[in-house]
Amino acid sequence: MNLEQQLQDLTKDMYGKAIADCSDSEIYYAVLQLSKGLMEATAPISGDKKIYYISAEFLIGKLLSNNLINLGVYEKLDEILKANGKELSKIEEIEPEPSLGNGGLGRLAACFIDSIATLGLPGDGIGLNYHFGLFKQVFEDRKQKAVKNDWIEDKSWLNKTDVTFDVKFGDRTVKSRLYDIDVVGYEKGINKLRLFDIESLDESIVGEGISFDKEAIEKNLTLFLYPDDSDEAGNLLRIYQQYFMVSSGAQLILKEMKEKKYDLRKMYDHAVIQINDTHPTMVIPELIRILVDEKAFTMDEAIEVVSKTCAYTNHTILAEALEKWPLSYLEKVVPQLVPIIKELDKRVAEKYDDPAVQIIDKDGRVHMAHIDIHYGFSVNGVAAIHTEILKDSELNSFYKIYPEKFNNKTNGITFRRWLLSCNKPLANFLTETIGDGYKKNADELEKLLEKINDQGVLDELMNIKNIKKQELVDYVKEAEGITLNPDSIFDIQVKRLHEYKRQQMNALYIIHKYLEIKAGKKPTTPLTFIFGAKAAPAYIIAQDIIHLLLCLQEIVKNDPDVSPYMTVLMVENYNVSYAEKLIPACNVSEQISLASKEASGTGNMKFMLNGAVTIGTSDGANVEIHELVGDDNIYIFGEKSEQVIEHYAKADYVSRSFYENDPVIKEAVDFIVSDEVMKVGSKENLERLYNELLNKDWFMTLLDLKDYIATKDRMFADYEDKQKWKKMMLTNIAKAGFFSSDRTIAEYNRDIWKLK
Ligand code: 26V
Repeated sequence: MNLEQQLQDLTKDMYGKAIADCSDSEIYYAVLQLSKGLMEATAPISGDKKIYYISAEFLIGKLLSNNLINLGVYEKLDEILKANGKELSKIEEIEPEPSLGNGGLGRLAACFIDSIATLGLPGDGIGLNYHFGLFKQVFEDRKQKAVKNDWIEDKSWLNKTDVTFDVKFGDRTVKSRLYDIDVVGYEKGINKLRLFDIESLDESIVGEGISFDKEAIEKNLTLFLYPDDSDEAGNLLRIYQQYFMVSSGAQLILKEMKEKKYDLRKMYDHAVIQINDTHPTMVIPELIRILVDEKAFTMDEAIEVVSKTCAYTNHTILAEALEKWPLSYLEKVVPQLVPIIKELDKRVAEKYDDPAVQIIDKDGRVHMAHIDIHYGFSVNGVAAIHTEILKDSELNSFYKIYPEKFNNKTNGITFRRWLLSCNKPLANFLTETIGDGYKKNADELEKLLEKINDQGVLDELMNIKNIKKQELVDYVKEAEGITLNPDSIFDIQVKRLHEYKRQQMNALYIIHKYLEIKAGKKPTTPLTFIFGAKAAPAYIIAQDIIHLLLCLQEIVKNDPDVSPYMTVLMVENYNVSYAEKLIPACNVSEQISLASKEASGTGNMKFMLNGAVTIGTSDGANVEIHELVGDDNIYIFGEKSEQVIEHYAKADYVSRSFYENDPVIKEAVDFIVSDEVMKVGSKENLERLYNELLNKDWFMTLLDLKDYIATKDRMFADYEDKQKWKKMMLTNIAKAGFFSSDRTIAEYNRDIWKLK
């Protein structure tokens, strides 16, 4: 039956109406139903060996557009709806966005399951079905407030299954239930995202904001992603969540092994478990426990089989982000794992003296990453420089023991979402210009380089950028009530709020520009600075930085001397859907983390692919972007990672001396606590941030500020040379093919998973 007929039948069935008479919302649910039917009719991807990508986060975003593209029916459906007076892009807006991730790590997992299916590899994601996900951000009094994001509806992409498991904790046993979301590869078969939920959850226990009783485990377990871990109850809840995920996941994997009659002693021939950061680490002792207690393995045998099945990806070198659970917490929540963990620790201690590689440290804390490295067969970083830093410093003691386990897998992004779906004019133009081979083989984007002197192509790239800027302007007007100037330079920094990502450095540049404009030095082209970022609720300085940005937004808006030349906008509740609108509209991509601290970054890749030019430090994947596009097509500034690491080692960075010795820096920092800002802001927040910058500045903002200002000024000046800018845009798009997550996944498969 043809697609139009199917949709007509659905709207008749569901609402007793023809397509043309339905509301956008009714059409959305009908198209959802239609897509689910198409996916059900698509063959599952199968094979003798399967990858299980286990992760506490899958930041999947809205699924409609992507699924339609991957099913190969987007254009057809677009036409059908148009013929009935409907706009598919409006209908996509109806879908609530799940917020099952914090940021990069979760979004990466979502890109990966898309690419795994697209490459036709059998592989499922395993995670948790958080009902309210990560919090939704609202601004009140220029401060972030967290509220719940209620995303699950009666009709959704989630399919309830009849698979349930018992999960035993030290003090209770609960039931998990499996929900599936189909993951359709680009013109390929179907894998699944398997999300576990607790049967006894009680949404009604959520009170003001995102507050709830952290000890009511049966009722709260899958309410939120990473609840506040600033106190003991929050930390215990995280351990409950993690074990709930891995125990359910391990039972599911063993169930599938049994159904296929695979020999458990050869588990590694049929399954690879990729552990996404340390959150799922307990899957290692849990599997060992099951094999020994229930499957008659000896401890030696169980350890060997599990070690050959599990591989670990590290996503950060920030010490505070590397999980270390007190043994006493594990004793309370998962006492059954403690003897296994102690055994794993004992075996390490017998072999190695180095305190840096022990699993349980002298304070009785269990280093989760150390379990992964000793008892997994692969350890990978997520960008070349990140893996080198792991090998040379952070994990050097391990690298000396297991050099063969270490490997790099530079991150990637799925081009289906970050080009075909979010920037259709660009995708269509690329197809016209270089053919559509790039959709399956991203390296073909390089063909665009042949057009570097083709004026028509250069002009059209800029034209498409301007179309996407205008679309953003319209959206922002509606969503935030703010008017942006489409003829200004759109300079965008969107990512989680963290001091190492240095949104505060961007804020200091804005202050510097503001003061320059006040003094009569006006930019040739007006400037629009856009931010989007959520801050962890317990991360005080991050809240202060958001407050400063919102104060600057207000001051600039209300200053008639400055507002014609400059706008500051911090968008509310930055999420995947907002990213899909911001990224195609960007001219200047801000990637300004302190060198050595951003493991990879993936926003940097999305911006590049959409024709933005990067200003960035030599950090994470910026280094690889730089190598690909060359010095002339990127703006690199700041201290290199070697120097930064040395500053930490010698403890010789003193922010106050930068402040005292440079009037430009001093003027910008002082402005934070000036009367002008105090008038619109809160003294407590602003003074705390000011003091932090002056007395601590752990992520060395002032170290790079001068170079940042000079580089950004040079970049804005270059924007005036439109021809030069267009060529930079073209080069960035042409060189982005390397950052397709299809390439990343092909490498995971070649080096780690070896599926076929
Ligand atoms: C976690 C935490 C948790 C506790 C408090 C502070 C803190 C700070 C950072 C993190 C990061 C969690 C891991 C993560 O999201 N890493 C990101 O992974 C991306 C995908 O590999 C990568 O592109 C980003 O550079 C990296 O930050």
